[in-house]
Amino acid sequence: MTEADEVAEGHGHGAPMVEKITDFEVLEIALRELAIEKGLFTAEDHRRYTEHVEQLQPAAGSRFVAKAWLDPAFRQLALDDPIAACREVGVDWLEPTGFGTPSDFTALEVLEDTPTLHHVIVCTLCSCYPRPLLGMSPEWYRTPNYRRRIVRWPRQVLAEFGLYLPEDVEIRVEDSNSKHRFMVLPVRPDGTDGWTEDQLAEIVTRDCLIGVALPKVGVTTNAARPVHPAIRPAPGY
Ligand SMILES: [Co+2]
Repeated sequence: MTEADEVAEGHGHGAPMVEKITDFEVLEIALRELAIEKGLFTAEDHRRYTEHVEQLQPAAGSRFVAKAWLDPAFRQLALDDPIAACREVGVDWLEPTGFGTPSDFTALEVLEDTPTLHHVIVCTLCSCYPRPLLGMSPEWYRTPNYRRRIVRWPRQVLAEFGLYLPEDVEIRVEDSNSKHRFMVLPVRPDGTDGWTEDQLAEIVTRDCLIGVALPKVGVTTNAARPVHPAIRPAPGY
């Protein structure tokens, strides 16, 4: 189809009619079709799993933190056996779909912040993320820009998110992988005395659970983070 035809059809600006498929997508389709053919799972299992993952939200992670702030016994459980603690907020890492395909990323660690220690998570290799608790990762989390720079210049990168930490706060960056996932347990902010679990959960945004923001009274959404295209992008991005 020529550009003129596209404009005539209302697409305009020469936008392609079909999105270009990447090498990774080709690989995913090939692997998936092979696995279905070999009977490892069915196409229906795959559909249900995909839909299950797509509807996950950070709400479970927010609830997890609010409970840990309010209940010292739950907080201890969260640190000692986070998988068990997750079940108390309705998240079962071992059976995410209910059709017997256990999740293989079952080593979860909750990173407890203190007034002098701050954690932030990354997956330098790809985009591993505690999805059962937080849902799909934000786009910036998957960018090479974030993955490369947060480990080298954490203080500067956090400042780009609007999080300026004093020099006496140590920053620890934890690198996730296919077997090991992390979630940050931030410090409960001042001004929340007497708050209910619901009120507390509301200020624990996704960004707080990744460690690029701190919970703050009155802030219940993530700051907008446009992803700027690189001027000279690396090949493949
Ligand atoms: Co990864």
